[in-house]
Amino acid sequence: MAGYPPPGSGYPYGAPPNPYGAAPPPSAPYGPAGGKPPKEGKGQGAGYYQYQTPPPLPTGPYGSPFAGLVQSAFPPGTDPNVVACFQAADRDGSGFIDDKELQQVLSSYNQSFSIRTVHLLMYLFTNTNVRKIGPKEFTSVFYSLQNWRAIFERFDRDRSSKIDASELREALLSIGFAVSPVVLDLLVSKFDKSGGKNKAIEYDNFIECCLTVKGLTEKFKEKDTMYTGSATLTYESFMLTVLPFLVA
Ligand SMILES: [Ca+2]
Repeated sequence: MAGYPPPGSGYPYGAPPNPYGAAPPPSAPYGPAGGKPPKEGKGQGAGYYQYQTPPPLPTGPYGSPFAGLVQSAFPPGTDPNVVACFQAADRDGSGFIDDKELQQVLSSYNQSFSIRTVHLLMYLFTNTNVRKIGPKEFTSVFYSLQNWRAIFERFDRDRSSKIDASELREALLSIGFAVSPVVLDLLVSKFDKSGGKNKAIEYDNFIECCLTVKGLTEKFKEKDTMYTGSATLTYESFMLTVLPFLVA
């Protein structure tokens, strides 16, 4: 991930000037503009895309959303604190931690964690929507969060316990993502819990924000094999990429 995009190479994944082109034609069959969810089966038959058949269930590289989790074990040499933390979190002793259990343990170790952030973490560490993790995934989540915590503290330069736009820009750059000012503003306004009043992002939302940028960029990179900053992907692939982040 480091070095992608190369520092100082401009803004391959964002703003200027309309890299993703004009808005879709007003009658595009993606459903009404204005943020309302499109209704199924309302494709108009015009435009450049048309469903011939009902959309298939997600399969293939995205995995089945209901795939079972294989029982995992702690990696060799796992810190006993992590094991103890897992066991304390696994209240029903099932060997798995569900979303509520994870939320509780994360909230006690750090700060408040929204269930949305928890769901996104679980999605990224299992690549499924099962919303259960075993010892192996828990260990990864644990260390990953330690990492995010360190990044948060390092870039919260004014010690406000929030990350503002310029702090976020530097934090994202440090992990290899150069987003444009427009994207940066959008991220801050979307992840600001105060609805835009603070113009800054709190800890759990910062993690969610970074996971979203990282996750989406990595998915995009899979399609952008030449690392040019643009890619061709199908409607189906686009939807399957974006939806898990929208409704984690
Ligand atoms: Ca700050």
